[in-house]
Amino acid sequence: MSGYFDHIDPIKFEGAESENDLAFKYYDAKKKVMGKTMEDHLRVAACYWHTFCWDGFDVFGGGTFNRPWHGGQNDQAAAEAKLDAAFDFFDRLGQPFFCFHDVDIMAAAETPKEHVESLAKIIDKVEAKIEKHGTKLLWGTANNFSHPRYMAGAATNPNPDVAAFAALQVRECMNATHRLGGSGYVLWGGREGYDTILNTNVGQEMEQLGRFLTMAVEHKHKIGFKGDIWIEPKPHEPTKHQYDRDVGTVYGFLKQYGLENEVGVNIEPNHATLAGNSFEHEVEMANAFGIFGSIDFNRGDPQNGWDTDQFPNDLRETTTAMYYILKGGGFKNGGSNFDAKVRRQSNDAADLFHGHIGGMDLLARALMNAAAMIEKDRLQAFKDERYAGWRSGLGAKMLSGEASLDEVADHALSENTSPAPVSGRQEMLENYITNAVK
Ligand code: XLS
Ligand code: NI
Ligand code: NI
Repeated sequence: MSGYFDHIDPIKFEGAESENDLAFKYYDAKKKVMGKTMEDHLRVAACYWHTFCWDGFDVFGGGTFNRPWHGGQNDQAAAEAKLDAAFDFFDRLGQPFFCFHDVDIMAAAETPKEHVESLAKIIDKVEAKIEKHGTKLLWGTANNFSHPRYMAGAATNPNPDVAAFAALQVRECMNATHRLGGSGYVLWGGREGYDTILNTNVGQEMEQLGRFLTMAVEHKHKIGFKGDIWIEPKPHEPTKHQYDRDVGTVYGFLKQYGLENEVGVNIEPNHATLAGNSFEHEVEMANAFGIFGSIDFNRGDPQNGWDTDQFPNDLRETTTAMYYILKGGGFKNGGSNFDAKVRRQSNDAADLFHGHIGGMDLLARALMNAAAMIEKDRLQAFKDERYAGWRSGLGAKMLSGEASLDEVADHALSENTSPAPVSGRQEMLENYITNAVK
């Protein structure tokens, strides 16, 4: 539906002094940071679901946004109107990527046959849009959690016919992602968990999920999709317990099914905090396990206990996380998807731009801060010094597996060592971050 964004001029970089609310102050796509453009470092994506599908409803009331492409039936005409509006928005914002769920972009479908037909119909149009406008697909995913058929899970459903429907959605959506040139495929297990242990066979459900994921990986190789598959951890919501609760849990799960070299993670800050973790903890765990993939940038609310999916605005947190992202080698196939939504009262077209502009400026600042931290890497220098003992002598022997418990224990005894506690210097290190946040 062209017209909705007509009053918004393309968003330009105007610099920190600009007073234009609809301009970038820091996100300067072609600016080089550590030898690479901001655009290539950050690989920013807008998400279809919050930005174009959600109409502002909440559990207490209906939609508030009145977007012209909502309102009627969710049919092919509506899907095409939404697609026009989405690419019009992308043209004006100028971010290089977008992400979608199958059901976000297509006309509503009930049966498996309808699903396949409806998705195929819109994918032709999406392909043409990508070619014409140049906004690329970062990742695709199948929505295997909204339809009532998935109320007891998709892969983990007690009924294998439901898992088969989910498999159909994953196959079709992965094929579409491949065809559209996406660089990732995400599986967020919205209802792959349980509400009460009393009706749930936990061991069997995890086995089902492991098999399902293995089939998805096999399919990726079968069709020659060269992108990555990522699981998106989340501890709960909508179900009480989810099997993919955080990065550490996902890694254990991947190991259990021999998929740790096949599947990575898409980390979302609001999910990290719901799990009682910090965002940077999740990034660093993924780096440590070698499964870092992509980020769904957003933020939670410190007082609310749910996934508020707000646009991120905490520069300290984002700088810290960006430091660890860069230290881990940065994004390869992944990127910075804004899995974030404007508030229900932010019902103008302009609000969608304010949310994304704020997020992109924040990432740009975090990137520059993190790059400056790395240039003179005092955190790294401190850690190198702190762990120096493990690089030679006894420490190196322990790490390499050369030493037995007897040998190490006898070393302590024979040397009669009495190591002095050394300061962890937390305040000093926190000052480094405070001073790096610009
Ligand atoms: C929900 C998730 C979801 C995934 C994609 O909490 O963040 O939006 O990113 O299914
Ligand atoms: Ni997400
Ligand atoms: Ni989320």
